[in-house]
Amino acid sequence: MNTLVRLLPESCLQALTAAYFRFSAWRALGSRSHSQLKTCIDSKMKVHIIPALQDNYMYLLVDESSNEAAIVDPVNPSKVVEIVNQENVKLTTVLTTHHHWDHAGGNEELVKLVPGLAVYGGDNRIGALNKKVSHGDKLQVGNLEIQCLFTPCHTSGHICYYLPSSSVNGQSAVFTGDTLFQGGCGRFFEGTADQMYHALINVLGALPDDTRVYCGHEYSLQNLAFGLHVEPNNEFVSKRISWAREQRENSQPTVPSLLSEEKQFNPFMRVHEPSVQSHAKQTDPIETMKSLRTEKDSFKANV
Ligand code: GBP
Ligand code: ZN
Repeated sequence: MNTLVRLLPESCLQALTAAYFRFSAWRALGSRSHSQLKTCIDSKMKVHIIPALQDNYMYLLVDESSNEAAIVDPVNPSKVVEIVNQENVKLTTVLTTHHHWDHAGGNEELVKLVPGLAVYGGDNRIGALNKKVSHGDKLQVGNLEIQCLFTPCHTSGHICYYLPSSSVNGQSAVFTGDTLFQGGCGRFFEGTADQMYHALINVLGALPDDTRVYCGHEYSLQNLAFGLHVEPNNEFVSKRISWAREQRENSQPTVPSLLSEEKQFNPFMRVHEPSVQSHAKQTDPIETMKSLRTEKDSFKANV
């Protein structure tokens, strides 16, 4: 099987991978939503956490002063429109983290439902893209200022969106797509350990510790199970598992986490720690990142 996979051309492999992920999500369609809706309120911004597909999250950000709104990764456009109408806000902006269909696959339909939307993203493969961005670009949604952070690796055009505390007049926030998950990170589909190290340690890791992290999937329990396997004596991991279990039993999202918490329980943000390096049998943080990702790729979490 492995030999067969190696013999297939890259484009064919990508099509097979996409088909596999689509099939998994399709199997989950028809079942009820994976989490309940939740809203995080800061003095200038509201974030509506909206479950989609089997384990994706879409996020509706509302600028309280102007009632203008942006949606992150609107894979389910009719659900987005329903919540926009219910909240009585003016949707002007789509923030796309990456081109994978479970994030960008609703863009074309959403621009038909809401004409005139500005569609941001960092990759030409993103549907309906009309505002291509790169690292350091800034955009406005009402009075909210949003900064684009280029974090290639999961895909080569991945962008995270950051709102500094000055923008939200409270705790800063970052929308990390499939780069940083709670307790984990995205697979390295189009990049290297070196790039993920840069993304997690130098770019996202440099944001303020109290930044709220809103990631693209509800994977916390699977990720934390791997975290405990890497660091069996890390109490931050075991405590977070108990908390996340309770949340999930009540169909509550585990997002957001804080960046300070990720630094305590996410093995991929802890590649400088002796405990993590010794598990990976490495002494270099980038080699540790590489080895953790390879192990996680085939890790079966019992959750
Ligand atoms: C889990 O952990 O629960 N179901 C499993 C993992 C992001 S989605 C499924 C999985 O591999 N998910 C991807 C990932 O990066 N997971 C991190 C991890 O396993 O640690 N996707 O939908 C995925 O990016 C996709 C779409 C992939 C199109 C390839 C294409 Br082409
Ligand atoms: Zn993805």
